[in-house]
Amino acid sequence: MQRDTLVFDLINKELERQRHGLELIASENFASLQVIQATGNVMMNKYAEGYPGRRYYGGCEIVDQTEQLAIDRLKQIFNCEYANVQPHSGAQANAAVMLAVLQPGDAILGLDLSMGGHLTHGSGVNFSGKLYKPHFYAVTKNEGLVDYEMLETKAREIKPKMIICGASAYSREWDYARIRKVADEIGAFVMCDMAHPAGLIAKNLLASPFEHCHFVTSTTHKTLRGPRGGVILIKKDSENPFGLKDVKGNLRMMSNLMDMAVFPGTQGGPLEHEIAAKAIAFGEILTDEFTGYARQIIANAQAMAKAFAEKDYQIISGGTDNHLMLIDLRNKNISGKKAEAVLGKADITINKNMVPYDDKSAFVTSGIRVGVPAITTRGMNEGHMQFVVNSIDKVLMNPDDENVVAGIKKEVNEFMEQFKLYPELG
Ligand code: DSN
Repeated sequence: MQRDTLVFDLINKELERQRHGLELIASENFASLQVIQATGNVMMNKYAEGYPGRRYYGGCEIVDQTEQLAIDRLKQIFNCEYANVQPHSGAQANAAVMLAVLQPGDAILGLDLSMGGHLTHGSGVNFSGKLYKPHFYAVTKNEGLVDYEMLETKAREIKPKMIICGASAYSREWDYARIRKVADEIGAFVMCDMAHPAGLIAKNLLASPFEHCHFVTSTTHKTLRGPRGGVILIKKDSENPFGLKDVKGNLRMMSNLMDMAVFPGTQGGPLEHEIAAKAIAFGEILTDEFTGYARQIIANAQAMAKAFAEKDYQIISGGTDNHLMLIDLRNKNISGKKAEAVLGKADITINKNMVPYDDKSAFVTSGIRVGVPAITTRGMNEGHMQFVVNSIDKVLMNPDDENVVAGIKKEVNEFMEQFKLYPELG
């Protein structure tokens, strides 16, 4: 077969883009070369519907071992009794949890998308808002912190079957115990989607959701720095507080219900090559090196937030406890959309983001979301954050001056030279 140079040239261009740019999208990261290499391996050819030791296909002896390794390592990282490593994404993981324990039409309560929540937490354009009856809590207008009183009031009024915590654009700690307390009062499950801060939770740098949430889901490619994918975790497998049964009416352990909800409930054959890459990434997370990485993420985010604040940027909630921050640009007279576009011209990648109580649409937005996991992987420390913030500031203060923007692009490209990315790839 002739090599498809058209596609491989594009892959190489993407490598160069990643090398030369400042990657500040909070949900992105640079997986290690061994993780990337494992995503393109011959296990991709294998069908393995089912789970290790109980498959619907022959020839699964080897993929059983990589999948079991991924499960065991993930359980070790988070000290959990149950892990499912098959979800193809975080959205698939959330879909499986909901399928496992909800009935169509059941009420759910999550953080509003426009307040930092996620599509799969009940948005009307997503399965979660179409199959279930979504209700939302917000963040407070003044502080930008989760409004737990609103959450509790709505929970008592609506009596949802599930309360969802976790977010895509929220920079502060969660009070999982408080959410569980009201959930117990009304007989609801609690699901935490820890996709964003999972790598920090893995190293005990943020509060753990596991004691208080019946289910915890995550992606594997954000702060966990693995391949693209999802996972589901349960701290105590025996916990089946509402006597849930399977389709045949048998009382089931939560792990059984969850396994069935992933396959055959929402997915077919697992992506065993991705699962092999997950196993490698989980092995990396178990090292002391990753502990240092996670600590550096928090140090960098705090240094960055301080540098932004010194330039009078309005950070929602006034700062960050994790790897990201949400910035309201209204006092800078530039929309999130324009900021994203003009920063892109300077090879600085961020995403426009609605801020709480935004007066602009999701396509325009008043804010941007900025995160440090990827630049921390590149090797940056607190001392480098001033350059990053200065570069962003110069662009946003001169968005229509092509010379300024081009000058910053040149500076960014030169700056990034010192942080080698995949040098083995030539
Ligand atoms: N799209 C992801 C993010 O950027 O946060 C969430 O799934």
